[in-house]
Amino acid sequence: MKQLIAAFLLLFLAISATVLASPSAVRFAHLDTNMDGSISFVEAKQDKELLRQFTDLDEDNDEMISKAEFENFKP
Ligand SMILES: [Ca+2]
Ligand SMILES: [Ca+2]
Repeated sequence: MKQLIAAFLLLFLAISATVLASPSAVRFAHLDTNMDGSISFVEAKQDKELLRQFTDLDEDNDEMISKAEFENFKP
């Protein structure tokens, strides 16, 4: 029974870690309106600060902010 409770607790922790995620992951998902996994220039227009930093964040210059590139976003 103790093992079951421990397993449940671990599962619960894993789920809450995913749900709470980092605020940046939530923000990214919110900005990625077409959900293609990256933020285009048009999508970035929803956030003034992101738009301002767009070229700095776009390290590979593909005119899209990938999830990895978004990690560097400091609002
Ligand atoms: Ca997108
Ligand atoms: Ca990019």
